[in-house]
Formats: sequence, structure tokens, C-alpha cells
Amino acid sequence: MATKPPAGDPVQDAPQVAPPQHAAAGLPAIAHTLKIAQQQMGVARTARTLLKVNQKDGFDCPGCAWPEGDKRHTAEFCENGAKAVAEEATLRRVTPDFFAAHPLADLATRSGYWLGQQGRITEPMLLERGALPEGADRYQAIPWERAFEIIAEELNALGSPDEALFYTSGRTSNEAAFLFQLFAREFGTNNLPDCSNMCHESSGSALNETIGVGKGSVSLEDLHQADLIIVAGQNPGTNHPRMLSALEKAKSAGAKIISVNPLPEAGMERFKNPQTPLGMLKGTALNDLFLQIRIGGDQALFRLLNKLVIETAGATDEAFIREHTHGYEEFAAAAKEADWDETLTATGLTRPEIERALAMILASERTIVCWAMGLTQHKHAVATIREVVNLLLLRGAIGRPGAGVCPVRGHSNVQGDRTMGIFERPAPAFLDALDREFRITSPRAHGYDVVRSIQALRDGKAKVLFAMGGNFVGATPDTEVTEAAIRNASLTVHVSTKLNRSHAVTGRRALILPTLGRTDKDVQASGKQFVTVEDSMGMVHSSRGNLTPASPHLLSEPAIVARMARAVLGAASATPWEEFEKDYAAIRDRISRVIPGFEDFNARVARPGGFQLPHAPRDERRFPTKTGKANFTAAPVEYPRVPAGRLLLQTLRSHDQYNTTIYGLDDRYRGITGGRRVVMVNPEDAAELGLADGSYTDLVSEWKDGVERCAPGFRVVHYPTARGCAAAYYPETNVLVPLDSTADTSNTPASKSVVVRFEPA
Ligand SMILES: Nc1nc2c(c(=O)[nH]1)N[C@H]1C(S)=C(S)[C@@H](COP(=O)(O)OP(=O)(O)OC[C@H]3O[C@@H](n4cnc5c(=O)[nH]c(N)nc54)[C@H](O)[C@@H]3O)O[C@H]1N2
Ligand SMILES: Nc1nc2c(c(=O)[nH]1)N[C@H]1C(S)=C(S)[C@@H](COP(=O)(O)OP(=O)(O)OC[C@H]3O[C@@H](n4cnc5c(=O)[nH]c(N)nc54)[C@H](O)[C@@H]3O)O[C@H]1N2
Ligand SMILES: [Mo]
Repeated sequence: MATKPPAGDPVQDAPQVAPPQHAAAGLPAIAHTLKIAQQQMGVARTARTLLKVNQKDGFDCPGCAWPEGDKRHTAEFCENGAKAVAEEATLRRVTPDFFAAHPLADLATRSGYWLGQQGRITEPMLLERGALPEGADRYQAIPWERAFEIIAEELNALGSPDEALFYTSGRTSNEAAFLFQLFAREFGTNNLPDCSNMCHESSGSALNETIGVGKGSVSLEDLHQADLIIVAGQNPGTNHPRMLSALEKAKSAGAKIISVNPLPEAGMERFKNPQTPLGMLKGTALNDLFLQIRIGGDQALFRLLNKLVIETAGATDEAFIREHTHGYEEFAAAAKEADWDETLTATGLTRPEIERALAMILASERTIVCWAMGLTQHKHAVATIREVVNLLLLRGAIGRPGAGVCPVRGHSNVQGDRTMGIFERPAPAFLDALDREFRITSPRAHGYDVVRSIQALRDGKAKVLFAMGGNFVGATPDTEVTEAAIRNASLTVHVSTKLNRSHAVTGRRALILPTLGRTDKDVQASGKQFVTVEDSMGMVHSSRGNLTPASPHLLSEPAIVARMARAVLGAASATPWEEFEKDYAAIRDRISRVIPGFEDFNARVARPGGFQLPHAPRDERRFPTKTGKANFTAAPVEYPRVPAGRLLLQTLRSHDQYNTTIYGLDDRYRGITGGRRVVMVNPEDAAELGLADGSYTDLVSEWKDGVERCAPGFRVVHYPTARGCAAAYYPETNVLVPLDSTADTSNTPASKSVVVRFEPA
């Protein structure tokens, strides 16, 4: 089978491998940042732009959702934040001439890396498949009015509003998200799938049920005050680099850190803080204990730890359990059953390692557990996160300083989008408030999440996909199934800054609507606008771009929604869409009347640094669950069983990518350069499977539907991952993740546990 990148793609994927590194950031990070930034933006724009990232009068970094501290350094950016900015502020342009030279058939052969490197899209474009002779289909520029007419034509021709899907990726501002969900509900559907469905949905499901609020319960200050921080299933050195400063600060105040991960991630080993001279030289060792767990073993680990805590005299916070929790007895009975041998099998850890972790937990008065995709993307993800909550409840470690749950979010406003009502299963109270404010009747039936949206397209139950940002085709699982489903659509629309796979695999008609990014100046009829975002810790603040937009034809996301709503809903809508487009303060006024916690929004967000949203468990130890208490839960312990001759593959991020946006072909900390088609395998497993380092293999995923999904041509890299496990990059491996391999309850694709077989070339 082919080992080559897609035909016609000049980018060569030829990975080179060196030993992994043991420290993150430092000088190489700054050098690499400036190189990428200057390639995209030139020297002057690099300086002007990077100085405004995350400053109180600047724009919110489009990188990740990690919060900004109160005292900001002049260059409050990190390597990967700077790359995200450079990617958006690039001087390269994708004009109508580009599309004339690259028909759809050509775009479809290009890698995501190549597509993204072409630059910012400058004009609205339309493609009608089959309108031109075979192979000649291409996007052509159209006026904005025509684009909205087409959307109206297609949406209004549907048999039911539920045949339309309105997807959101997590960069969308609060203002745009609020308008987008309002439009979808006035149109008549709750089909509002979002990237969260593939990301922290499992965290939201688990936290809502157990503590009553689907968000983290700690602030940055809490992290600084914690005396034990457990980082499970997360790689902050690459994906949340500014978190390393917080860990360093906690550490310098005496905190201990445990990391739970199948991979030894460089950022957790040693952090060389680029903001301090000593940090640059020596750095700080972060991990006190590294638990190299087998993929999917976390629920078993936490269950055993919980049993041991319960069995240690005086180790549980009895007063807290009595006053604030529900279900302790049932949980304690279930925890009693936890078994050492089974836990050692599930986790691949040793008894002394788990005993050390226990001793550190027992010695801690203020424990925080942080996690990300390593916990959320498994079949038993929700049960795993509930088990983490059980530990914190046993220790009374919620709702007091320095302690709590910390799901570290991905996209910079993914949490805010959810707060604004981007959710396919909205709470009735939210819809009631929306209906009162706008005198509408929102639909009550639940809509489709991401996986169900793909199934609906596949089955002909959905016909229009409108995506507010993101890369629906590239980010979702089961690439071949998903691409076929998308081609079934009558219309696909993408509001985008840059090209990606979703523009190359389309419905019968396809629109690209080019939009402003975070770094761009946004001027409307009432003057210069700002937007707002919510970070991972519930802080809401403003973001204003300062760059001249990539082209005079770009519209902001709120303007696109407002104009689409007028075209689609016409006189049937009494909502003042035109006013909203003119002045975003008018949108914020409405948000303040619909969404609790946003009272007096315009005034409060004007304060430098913004404001914090209320969080009942954190603020008042109040748990708005069905029982009115924090719930212990006792799901049966699960862990993946892998047949002989197979490994469990996790699909993860390299250091040079932002989800499906590929910045470069290097994964510096893991020692891999010049290519992405690599599979990391433990040397002992590799020896058993006959996989020599440097040899090539196809990856075949085995699933109960009997379909063999294949990703060809991966270079084997012997790597110190846990036994029985393998790792390869997303999105190249999405083809291996079966559409119906999802987490119980949250329906999140189980992209961190794919059973694979190797077929050496
Ligand atoms: N530069 C950059 N920043 C980003 C992103 C990006 O792509 N690039 N993406 C953003 C987004 S949307 C998100 S959601 C976050 C993602 O942030 P992360 O969750 O850190 O991203 P992943 O690369 O998916 O890494 C998952 C980590 O979990 C570990 N892991 C895998 N399986 C298991 C398991 O079963 N148990 C345990 N304990 N660990 C496991 C992996 O080894 C890896 O260290 O980052 C955000 N920030
Ligand atoms: N196998 C596997 N699959 C995964 C994951 C995994 O770990 N493994 N992770 C999952 C996770 S955590 C997530 S969050 C999803 C990500 O899913 P998405 O959020 O859909 O994907 P992104 O790659 O972040 O989207 C990138 C595109 O967003 C557009 N864009 C960038 N900035 C803006 C903007 O300001 N406005 C607009 N309108 N568009 C913009 C650009 O066109 C760019 O190409 O992927 C999921 N898929
Ligand atoms: Mo994410």
C-alpha cells in the first residue's frame, strides 16, 4: 500500500527521529516561534501582533483556553500561542485566482498542511458540484447577498428544520455564538453540534451529574495555592504551555505534582520558563511522581486509590461527606471490591508506585486534579471522570481554596460557546429565558451532537451543514464514512479564516464565507467593536483585534449570522438582527437578560480583566444536582482489553499543530522532525510484533462491525510509551476511529482507544 502523501502535494512526509527531550520551552521555543511568525507575518507585523496577545487592551489568544494571570508579562504569549497568532495574521492570501487554478479535484488531493499554508481566504466563494464538465468543478467568487440567498433557498426548502445542522468550533466569540444559537432556534432546531462533543463533553456529563455544574471549580489562584496537583491525560507543554508557569509557581510554594500518562511528556518533566533568566538556564523539574499508566487504566487507578483512602483512618473528610454529599455508602461498598491485581493489570503500574501516589494524596490538604483528552476520549470516559470526582469528594477537596476539579479546555472560547447556548440538549430553563426575551417558541426536542449529525447526513435525515468555524470533515472520526456522509448533503457552508479539508469535501453546493479572526480589527456602523470570551476557569473578558483585515470583503461572525437570519427568516423574525450587527453591545444587553451570571454585562466587561462567572460548588459549596448534594457515583470499573498481537492506539497532537491546523512537520519534544506519519510503539512490544524502528507499517483498526479501517504508511518509532499502547497523530489517524466507538453518556468519539493491528509494508 501507498506510503506516499496525497498525489500532487509537494509536502514530503519523511520523518526523522532523535531521542525525546526532557525539558520544555526555553530558548529553542523562542527561536522556533520567531521563525514561524516571521515566515507568515514578516518582522514588523510579528512585533506589533505578538505584543498584543492577552494584554488587557489586546486580543484573546486564539491558542488555548488557559486563563491569563492578573500580572501580565509584556510578552504574555507562549510558543504555541504565537504560532496560532502567526497562522491567522499571515500575509498569505487565498484569492479567487487561487480557486481558478485549483479545482475541487485538486484541493481534494492536498494535505491539511498544504491547504492551511495557502493563507487567509479573501472573498465569499460558491461551488456547485457537477455544474462544470467532469473534473472541472471549482469555487467561484460571489457577492455576499447571493450567498445568503442560496442559504435561504436551501434552508427554506427543507422538509423540516431538523434537516439542518449548525456546527460551532470553539473560537467563536460569545456574541457570535449567542446569535447563532438564537438563529437556529428561531429557525426551529436544536441541532447545534459543536467541537465540545468531541472534546470535554465527557467532563461536562460527569461534572453535571456529580457536582451540578459542568465546569471546572478552580481559579488560577487556587492552582498557585494547591499542595498537590494531579495532571492526568494531558500534555500541557504542547497544548497549554502557559499552564507550566502556574505549575512552576505552585511548585515553588511547595506543591507536589503527579502526572498520570502513558507517555513521559517533556513539559511535565522540566519547564524552562522563558519569562525568567534562571528559568531559561536551569528550569524547574515539575513531576514528583510519574505514573506511566496504560491507556484507559485511569478509572481502575482512581477506584483503588479511593478504596485505600476510605480504609485509612481519618483520611476522609467526614463532615463534608455528611453535610454535602449523597451516595457515600453505596460508593464505599463498591470501592471495597477494588482489587490490587486487577488494578495492576489495568494500569500496568507497580504496587509501590500506587502506594507512593496514595501517600502523596494523604499528605495533601489542597488537591487539584487537572485533565484533558487523555481522560475524555474513551468508552468509559464519563465513569473515569466521576471516579476522579469521588476522590475529591472523599477528601472534601471541592469548594475550598487550593482544591477542586480542573478540566483544562481546548479551544479558546469553547466553554463560552456552551454558556451561550451552543448545545444540542439545552436546559428547559435556558430556552424559557430565551423565549421570554425574544418572544419566540424554541423547539424542545433534543438535537444531534457531532456523531449523530454525521449519522443523520449518512442516512439522508440531514441535508444542510452550516459550520461556524472549525474543520468538521477533518476533525471528526471515521473519515471515509464521514466524507461520504458530507457528499450526501445538498449544501455545506463554512465560515472560515483558512482553507481545510472541509472545503475540499462538500455537499452538492458549497459555500465558503470568509470571516475576521481574533487579531483583526472589527468596525461596524456604530464604530470599532470588541467581542468577549470565557476561559477555562470561568473568567469572561473582552478581546479586540488590531490588524487590518486580510481583505475588505470579510464579514465578522456576528454580521454573518445577522445577515443570514434576515435572509432566511425574513419578516417572520421580530429580532432586531440589524441592530445586533451594528453594535455588539446590543447583543450583550440581551445576553445579560437571558443568561444567569451576565447581569450588567456591558459595564462589568469594561473593567480591565473582566469578571468571573458564579460557580455554586466553588463559591458556596452548593451543589445544584438532582439530589441537591454532591453525588458519589459507583460505576463498574472498566478498562480496554486488547487481543493478542494488537495494541491500543491513542490519536494525539504533535507540537506543531493546532487540531487540524498543521503549523509544521516537527514534534520537537518527542524528537520527531520532518514528518507526521509516525507510530510510537514501546520497544518491547515492537520486538514481539516484529516492528523494527524505522520500518514502515499500515495501521488497521479492528471494530465489532467487522469493517477493517486502514491508515497506510506509518514509520515505526520505538518510543518509551506504556506497554501495550501506541500513539499516532490526529487527524491522519481519524480514519481508524469507528463512528460508533464513543463514550457512554457523552457520545464523544473514543479517539484515545483504538485497537489496531500492524501490517508491515
Ligand atoms: N498547541 C496546541 N494547543 C492546543 C491544541 C493543539 O492542537 N495544539 N488543541 C486544543 C484543544 S481543542 C484541546 S481539547 C487541548 C488538548 O490537550 P491534550 O488533551 O493535552 O491533547 P492530546 O494531544 O490529545 O493529549 C492527550 C494526552 O493524554 C495522554 N493520554 C492518552 N490516553 C491516555 C489515558 O488513557 N490515560 C491517561 N492518563 N493519559 C492518556 C496522552 O499521552 C497525551 O499526553 O489542547 C488545546 N490546545
Ligand atoms: N482522532 C482525534 N480526533 C479529534 C481529537 C483527537 O484528539 N483525536 N480531538 C477533538 C477535539 S478535542 C476537538 S476540539 C476537535 C476540533 O475540531 P474543530 O474545532 O472543528 O477543528 P479545528 O482544526 O480546530 O478547526 C480549524 C479551522 O477553523 C477555522 N478557523 C480558525 N479560526 C477561526 C475563526 O476565528 N473563525 C472562524 N469562523 N473560523 C476559524 C479555520 O478555517 C481552520 O482551518 O477535534 C476533535 N477530533
Ligand atoms: Mo478540544
